[in-house]
Amino acid sequence: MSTLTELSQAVEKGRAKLVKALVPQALEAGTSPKAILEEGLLSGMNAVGEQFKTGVMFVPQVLMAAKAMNAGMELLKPHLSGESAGFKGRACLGTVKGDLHDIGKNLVRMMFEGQGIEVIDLGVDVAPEAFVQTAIEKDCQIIACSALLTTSMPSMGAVVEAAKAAGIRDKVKIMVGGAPVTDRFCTDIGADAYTPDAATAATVAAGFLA
Ligand code: B12
Repeated sequence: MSTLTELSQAVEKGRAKLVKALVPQALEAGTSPKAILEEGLLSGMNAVGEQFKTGVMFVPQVLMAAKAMNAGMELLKPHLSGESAGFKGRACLGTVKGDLHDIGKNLVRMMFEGQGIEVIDLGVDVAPEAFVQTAIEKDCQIIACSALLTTSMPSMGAVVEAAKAAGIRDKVKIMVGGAPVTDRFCTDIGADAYTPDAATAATVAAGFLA
């Protein structure tokens, strides 16, 4: 079995220790960090998603898998973000209200930091007003919102409205993402950008700050 397949299965089974051993092993063997992320860690998480959907896996197992995935991401972080670029600007980032998923958000943070974007990570279950208040207080040029639940997506629209109400809509770019989010949804709520993955999100964000 290849190391990436083994890694994918280790994430799926929630075996954080094994993940921590396999990531450096794959790096040493010359596997690219991108392949380790996509074909190892994310592939395992996708398998978890499928089994969660069909009722084969339950929340505790998914949490174990998420822990294993996060452990792998921590080790991959210095390799993924590469040489840290010079300071380009500041973003506040969070998972929107009612939503506790943070794996995608954490990936976005890593990629932003690699592009020289300072990130104020507000965590999960973040109220629309908290995004806007932070953007004002910390002088953020970007607000980035993540959502994994169709029920929490409307909160992204509320962030746009809160920015308007606070009079900062023309001063910040609002980016949205997460598995259920689409380009169409981004346009409908009046946000500035949607991207399907974290690497593209960082490129687009850097473009906004250029
Ligand atoms: C892991 C997981 C959990 C874990 C979360 C652990 C954690 N620390 O995050 C736990 C067990 C806690 C959990 C709980 C629940 N979950 Co859940 N979960 C998942 C699962 C399996 C994987 C999500 C994930 O991390 N994917 C990997 C990451 C990397 O992908 P991503 O977040 O999409 O991020 C990428 C891009 O979208 C993008 N991106 C992300 N954010 C942003 C932001 C910006 C600005 C940009 C530009 C881009 C961007 O970049 C990332 C990488 O390239 C998904 C299934 C799936 N296939 O998505 C279900 C899923 C999201 N969960 C689901 C559900 C229903 C729940 C629960 C309601 C279950 C329950 N009955 O309790 C609860 C809700 C809790 C809550 N209030 O949030 C459903 C949602 C259905 C829906 N349509 O709304 C899913 C789709 C499973 C399913 N098929 O039924 N879950």
